[in-house]
Amino acid sequence: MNILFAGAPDNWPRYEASLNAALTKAGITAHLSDMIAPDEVDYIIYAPNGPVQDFIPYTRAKAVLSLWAGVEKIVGNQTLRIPLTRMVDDGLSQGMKEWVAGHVLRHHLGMDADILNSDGSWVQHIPPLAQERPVTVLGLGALGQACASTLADLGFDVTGWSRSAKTVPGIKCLSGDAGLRAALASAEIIVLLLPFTPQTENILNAETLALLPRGAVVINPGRGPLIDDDALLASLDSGHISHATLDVFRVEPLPKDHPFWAHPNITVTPHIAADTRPSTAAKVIAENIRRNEAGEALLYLVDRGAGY
Ligand code: NDP
Ligand code: OXD
Repeated sequence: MNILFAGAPDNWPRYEASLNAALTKAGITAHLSDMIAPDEVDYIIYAPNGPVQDFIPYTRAKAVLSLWAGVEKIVGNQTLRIPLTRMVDDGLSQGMKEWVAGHVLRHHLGMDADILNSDGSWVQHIPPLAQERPVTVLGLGALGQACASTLADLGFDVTGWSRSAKTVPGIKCLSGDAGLRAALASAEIIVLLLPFTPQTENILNAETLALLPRGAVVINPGRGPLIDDDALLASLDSGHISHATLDVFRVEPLPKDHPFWAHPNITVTPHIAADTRPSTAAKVIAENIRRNEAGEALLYLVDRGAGY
């Protein structure tokens, strides 16, 4: 069996040993390489910043296994006619839980006031307790649920919103249009963990931003196009939104002249909220190949109609 690594070329040295170890552990004998003739490839390990975007020459490939959780750059690819799986793994979830908890706590505790205070002024800002802070997570999938539960474990009053109705212990779960309005109306801090699809584009726009309480904080580790950039800037400038912490953007890297960089109430992080870790992701890839070879259902299959 031949497995092509078609992730970002500079990631090949990071992944090679972990993938070989995980394949061996899963009982799979395979030739794994970043260079295999297309018509000899059985599985394609894919990333959007990798070399393969035309799948037609991969005539015997059985599945494309994405190293990324977000699949908006491949889901509409008309040359792809075999199953596509996305990445769900412990490393990605743990990283996202840490990034989200860190940035929510920064705003909840008002840490900036103390970190930036160097003039000796003794002003005591007593934050509310977490249970008095309503936080909403848009998206209750692998990452949204993990983050919502982490925030609930910290004591926050957490509401989650998703396409289908859900039950998650400790989370007030909402769905549908009415659910979105309610989820926004209470959110002093809102975390976006939706995929980018035609239905979620600009989900935070002038109208929906206005539904958030005055002073709300927006935290976006999902995807840039979930937010209408101009509407966000206008809400920040009017003071309706007090701060936005953004990890993802319509154009990445975020262009140097983009107004987000210089805005005093925007924090930019460079798409680092959660990285796929070779040691954990390799096990997911190997397990999916094992399953497919054994005739079992693939895990984390992308619903190409839904777009995620
Ligand atoms: P999942 O597919 O597991 O979850 C997506 C969630 O969004 C589901 O709850 C889904 O609802 C909900 N959803 C999708 N469309 C809609 C809609 N139209 N209305 C309401 N809810 C909707 O994805 P993950 O949790 O694994 O990842 C989420 C996103 O996080 C990724 O798509 C990616 O963009 C981003 N990401 C960012 C990273 C970073 O470093 N910044 C790292 C990894 C991922 P339902 O449950 O009903 O299907
Ligand atoms: C992903 C990401 O989708 O890194 O995995 O954003």
